Amino acid sequence: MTNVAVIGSQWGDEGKGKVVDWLSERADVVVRFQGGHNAGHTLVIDGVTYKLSLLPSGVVRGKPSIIGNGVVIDPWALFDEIERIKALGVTITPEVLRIAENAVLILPLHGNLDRAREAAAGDARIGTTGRGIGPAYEDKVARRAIRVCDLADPDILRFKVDRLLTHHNALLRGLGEPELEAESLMTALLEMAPRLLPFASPVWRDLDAARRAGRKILFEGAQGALLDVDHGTYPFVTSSNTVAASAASGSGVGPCAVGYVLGITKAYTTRVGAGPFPTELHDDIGRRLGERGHEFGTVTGRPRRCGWFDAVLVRQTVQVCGIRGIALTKLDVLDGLETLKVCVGYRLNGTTIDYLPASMKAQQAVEPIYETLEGWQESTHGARSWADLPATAVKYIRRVEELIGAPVALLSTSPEREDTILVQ
Ligand code: 2SA
Ligand code: MG
Repeated sequence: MTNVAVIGSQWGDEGKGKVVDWLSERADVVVRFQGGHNAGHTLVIDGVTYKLSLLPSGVVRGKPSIIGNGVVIDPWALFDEIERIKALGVTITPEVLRIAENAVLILPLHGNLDRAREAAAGDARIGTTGRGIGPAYEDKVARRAIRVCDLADPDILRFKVDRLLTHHNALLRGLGEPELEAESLMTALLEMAPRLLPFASPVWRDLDAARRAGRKILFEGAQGALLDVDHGTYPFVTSSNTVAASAASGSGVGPCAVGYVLGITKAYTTRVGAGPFPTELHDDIGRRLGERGHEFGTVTGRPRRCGWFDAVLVRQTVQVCGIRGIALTKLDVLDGLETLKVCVGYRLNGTTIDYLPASMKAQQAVEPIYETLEGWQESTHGARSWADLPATAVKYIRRVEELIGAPVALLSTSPEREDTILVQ
């Protein structure tokens, strides 16, 4: 196995956690490189369900794991998560987990701002997870963020806190809200410092050393390519680059080190939060997909919107991310449907197009052009070989491959790790 980047090819929740867990057996290091605790990766190991938000999925199996510089870290949420999985018998030490010293921190003020903005936005809200992700990335790009390494030096920290609050207090004044005290933020951060700093490291060096030693690196993407801040359904996106290239910049390795890009792809489409969704179903079939697929947000519990497989979008993701193969997940959710539809193009202002344009207006206006395929009545749940699949299910998979321009490399047939078919 070469290095592998696992990327969500839709709007997230494609089942990356399970696939990363499956691949982590063959990997030596697992790296998160973007996003934060807005991610929700579910792993089922020996019947125990682990729900991870910020921690790389490798930690559950004791694999050396890294949180890269591209991640935004809420240190309080991080230690809550560490405690939660400790209760399930997994202990996280600095030997297992390294955190980029140059990663940006999410502070309580970021979560407050995220939620206040969403509440004020009414119908224009993005439907964020309310975790402060957007405001933290804004401060990073504006060069006023607090980073992990800043906790080591109270003088630098004070300088940075003052600078940060100059900006945020101006915002709060404008809203008529009480301003924030530098003192109390300093106290909270200095209390956190001895807990967080033992994990801090120049992880780019650790990764370089791992690479030179021939160790295999698994890059674990969060969310999905359609939520990418550049390539996604802007402005209904998250605030990080979720595409495969981000694995390099978000961890500090060169682009060639990223290796094989595996797109995780659900056999239908879901989205949580607001924004365009051309194949969304508001009928019984949509509700059925949601129920059978247990489509609720891992972090927020929000019901996910459901719809038919959109091959146009996944083809776009295959191209933007350089996806070499896909892991197709949740095929069994389609079991028992008479017929299945797959979106093969869009109609826009009387013409046919084969991609999703960038304009917000066009993204709202496109209408899916469907191809209808025959369904199957047999259960594909837990299938462990290609031969276990009904012929019509194989036909569906073949058509998906053809339309998106990438082969199925893995087929996941249940949340259990063993229910995975490797396609040679
Ligand atoms: P944010 O909080 O600023 O990143 O939200 C911006 C948009 O990104 C979407 N987003 C997600 N979509 C799917 N899954 C995500 N993670 C959790 C999960 C979500 C949950 O795995 O289930 O529990 O609700 C995730 N994180 C961010 C979000 O819905 C906005 O559309
Ligand atoms: Mg998820």
